Amino acid sequence: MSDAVLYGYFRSTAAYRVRIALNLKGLSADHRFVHLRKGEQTQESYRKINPAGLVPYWIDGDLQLAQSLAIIEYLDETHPQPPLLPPDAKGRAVAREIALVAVSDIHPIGNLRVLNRLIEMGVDEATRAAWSRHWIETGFDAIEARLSQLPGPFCLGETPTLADICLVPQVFNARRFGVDLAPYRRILGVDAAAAKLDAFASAAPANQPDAE
Ligand SMILES: N[C@@H](CCC(=O)N[C@@H](CS)C(=O)NCC(=O)O)C(=O)O
Repeated sequence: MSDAVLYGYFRSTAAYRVRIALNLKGLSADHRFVHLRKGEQTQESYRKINPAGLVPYWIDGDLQLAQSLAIIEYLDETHPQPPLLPPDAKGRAVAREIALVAVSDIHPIGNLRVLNRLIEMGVDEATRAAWSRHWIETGFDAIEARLSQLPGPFCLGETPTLADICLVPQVFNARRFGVDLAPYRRILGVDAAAAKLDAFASAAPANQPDAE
């Protein structure tokens, strides 16, 4: 696995998910950095690698893969220990439900290219930040309601799963945008439990070589 390459960016929540999964599996990769704020993802040199112009991007032998969830599930299938999904079908469905709120409902609406499009449309900074906070809070309301039915400290109990891998980076992003997290006691508990694990702590944006 040490030949595998991960293109990422320290503050990319999607790349952060993959870093956590790699760490939980005890896998290493050659980390290469794409400076999203400087627009390196739009340059031809990167578009030749990933035509979608997004990170993360994973290259492992002849496999080239975009989409953090596809990469994480590939890692889970090729390196089953420790499993990133619960052993039972119901547990797996709930873990995926929580993950998808973060990945599909919250993340795309606040992505850099969406915020850049709002700038082009003349939307001011305060309104853009309010937009991001609104969609994070909407998703977090749904996740918090679900988590209140489940045992902690992680999303589905004693061990982290795909749900935590996707939720923790979104908490980082929520803080960045100034979301008031006080109402989300269970989400905060997941974040605190994750912070105690090296797999999560060493994947955090501040601990990446390209951190600014
Ligand atoms: N659904 C994709 C999302 C990938 C994505 O949007 N990545 C962001 C960083 S978190 C990105 O590369 N943004 C660059 C841009 O918006 O220009 C995944 O989960 O991998």
